[in-house]
Amino acid sequence: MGVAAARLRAQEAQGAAQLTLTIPSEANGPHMPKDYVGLSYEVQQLLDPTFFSPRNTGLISQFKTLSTHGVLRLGGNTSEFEWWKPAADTKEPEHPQTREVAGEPKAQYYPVTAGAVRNLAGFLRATGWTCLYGIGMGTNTPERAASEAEYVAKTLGDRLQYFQIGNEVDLFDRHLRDPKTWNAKTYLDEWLAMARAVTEAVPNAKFGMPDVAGNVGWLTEIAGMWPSVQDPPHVTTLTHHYYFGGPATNPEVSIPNLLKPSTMARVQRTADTATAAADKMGARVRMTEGNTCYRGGKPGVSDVFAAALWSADYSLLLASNNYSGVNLHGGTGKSVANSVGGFLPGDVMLKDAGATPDEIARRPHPFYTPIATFGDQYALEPVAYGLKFAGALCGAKLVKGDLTSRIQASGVDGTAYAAKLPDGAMTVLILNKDAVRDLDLTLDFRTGKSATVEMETLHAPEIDAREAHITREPRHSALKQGRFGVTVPHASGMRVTVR
Ligand code: BDP
Repeated sequence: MGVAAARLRAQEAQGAAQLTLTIPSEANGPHMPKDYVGLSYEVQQLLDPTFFSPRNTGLISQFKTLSTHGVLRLGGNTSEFEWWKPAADTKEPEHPQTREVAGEPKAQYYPVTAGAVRNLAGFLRATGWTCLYGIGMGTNTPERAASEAEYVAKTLGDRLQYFQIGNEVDLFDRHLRDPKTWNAKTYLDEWLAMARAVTEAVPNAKFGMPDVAGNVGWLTEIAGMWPSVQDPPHVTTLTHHYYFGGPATNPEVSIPNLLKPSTMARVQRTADTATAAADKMGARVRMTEGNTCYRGGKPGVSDVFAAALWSADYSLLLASNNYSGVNLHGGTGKSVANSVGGFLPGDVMLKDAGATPDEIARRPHPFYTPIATFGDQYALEPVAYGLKFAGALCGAKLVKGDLTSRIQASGVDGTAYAAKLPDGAMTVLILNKDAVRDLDLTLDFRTGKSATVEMETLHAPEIDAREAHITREPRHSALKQGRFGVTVPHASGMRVTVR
């Protein structure tokens, strides 16, 4: 083959894929709850009672921009070192000895005060959000857990969805428990003692558990043991975490690896295991803490537009698996650094690469945070825009189907999710995660009726730009014989709604 022919062949290979997607006019899949969108913060964030406070209007406004019905989860590694301080004269309890391990938080104990919980209640009311409240397990006692839960339930009222006791309990063998005896069974025994004490103090208490880091096999084991639990506490949700990879220094944590189909295939396998366990217990699954890269994220991957494409796709894939929601982890640089041993590997990486202090300060800390803190300002980061874009389907009924496999058969790394919105309109959200190839689509909405089409796009100048935008197309187009042609450029998202 000559050079010219080879070049032509290469161009063709890089060219747009053309295909027709049929969008059914009825939805037959799971209902995506109204409060699907969530954020996760360290419990240690409560150490500054002015953060989650009705007076923190800057943060309140970012929460409301992200979602009007979101779920704030409090947990993280730091939750294991909190102690409940209901009154000014409450004495700090004796603490058990734990092992110090690199990457795990140092045993820095801190109080959670009644005032911080009262401010949290005001913050939740101001945002319209509810809360999954994390109580420590690693160094806590059933008595203290019950006393904290009682105050939290009374103070948060209907803003409290459920309690979580313990964070990433499948990793307790690293520093908080004896690796020789720690397993799903010993965990469940301990959890039951605490959850029973909480239920005695708060008779209508609900729980999410076991909040594992990655070992969803624990969900299977717990569901297997559950029928033999006498008088079980009220578990509404099985929970697990997810980080694509980490830490920042790991070369595997890259934009192409984050976005490629096999990454999502792994997410699907986890979902299969988790939802099977939840079905057995009559519960639903929630991914209560996760993000692109653990130990605080990776600059250039976690804080750029690629993370928006990832979070939109990740959220909708789990919604199609009947998850009740996702909570992306973040917060202030300090709280997350403390949760992973005192510093963020991403900072070391930037310094080693010769970044100036000013350049480093312009990055969000932690790098993956959905809402960044810059001085006294808060900013919605690209990863939050992806979640918000996907959140447009909250309250909708999803269509089960093969839209994603149709797109991937064309060789383009794209996905699509169709749904019937609460007002009856059909919508389809397409994510073209491909770095080079555009998607030329004909959407066949199977409707003979005249209808108008609305479009919304998720976009940025480059896949690694430190920005993301959601733009609603100002003009409505008309549908011709139920069909609509549209190009979804590489590295962008589009939502088309027909009403
Ligand atoms: C999880 C922890 C959380 C950390 C996060 C991270 O629960 O506290 O901030 O990982 O490593 O394992 O970034």
